[in-house]
Amino acid sequence: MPGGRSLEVEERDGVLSLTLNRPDKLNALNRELFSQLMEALDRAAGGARAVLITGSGRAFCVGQDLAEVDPRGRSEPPDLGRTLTETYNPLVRRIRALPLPVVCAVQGVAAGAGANLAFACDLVLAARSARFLQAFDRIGLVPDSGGTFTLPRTVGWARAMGWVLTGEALSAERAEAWGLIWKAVEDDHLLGEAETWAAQLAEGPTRAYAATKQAMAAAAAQSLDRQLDLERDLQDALGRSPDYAEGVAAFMEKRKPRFTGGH
Ligand code: LHQ
Repeated sequence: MPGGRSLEVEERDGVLSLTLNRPDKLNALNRELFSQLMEALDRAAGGARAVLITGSGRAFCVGQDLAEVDPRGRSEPPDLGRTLTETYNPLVRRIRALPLPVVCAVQGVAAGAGANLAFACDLVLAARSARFLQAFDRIGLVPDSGGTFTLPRTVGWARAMGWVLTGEALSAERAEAWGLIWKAVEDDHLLGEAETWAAQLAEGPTRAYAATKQAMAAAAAQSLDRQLDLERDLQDALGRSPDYAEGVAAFMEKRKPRFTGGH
């Protein structure tokens, strides 16, 4: 597995755990961290059945490493469009398209693209003391990493605009109340609870989770009619899967299912 200084990678019992590991820079995203993240996620679909993303130290992630895109002392301004094309956009697409559930455990600050990266994950837990900041306005930028897509759809126009325009910090409890995260948990329980969920998902019907992600993502862009057709097609395929056979058998036999995620 890829490893290294900026990203800790560990795979155990079907869970691929990725820990952003630049605590002295509050896990700011630089090129090295991006390439390690992409490489790890590319390999995830090969064997893991769930992914857990967290950060080390006192922050989850503060978004872009601004030292890498500092306009001072350059003859040309930094090419932020290229940065998005080569790093953030592929990362968000990769997480959303990954046919595995992605759990995210947020501790401390999640700022800028760090916050929106968390919101791109499938099951987001945050420590009660965590806080979310959009932060883009502070440096004259637009919310990226899918923020302008996710926020108005998730929390509504008024809250989305209020949040990004005021630059207010959002507590974990408020993020939960707004539906941005699944759950705020006691600080001491964050990692343990996230690991428990990831382990449970890794034992679940992996193909059904992949289809669920696909259907949920498609719903943002299509009519009920087309969505009903998609659900039919996905259900048709899943009805032929070993996990469906096992799930129904386990129900009938009043026992716990043993899902394999197989085809
Ligand atoms: C940092 C950073 C950081 C580098 C703290 N970079 N070092 C996409 C494409 C291209 C370009 C631009 O952006 C994007 C998307 C984005 O993500 S834009 C948003 C970028 N993020 C921010 O603007 C947040 C900047 N950080 C902060 O405002 C503060 O650090 C917060 C409020 C998050 C935390 O404040 P404190 O708890 O007071 O910590 P600190 O500021 O003292 O930071 C600790 C260290 O981390 C410090 O380093 P140093 O060597 O001085 O101890 C900071 O420089 C470093 N750091 N954020 N984004």
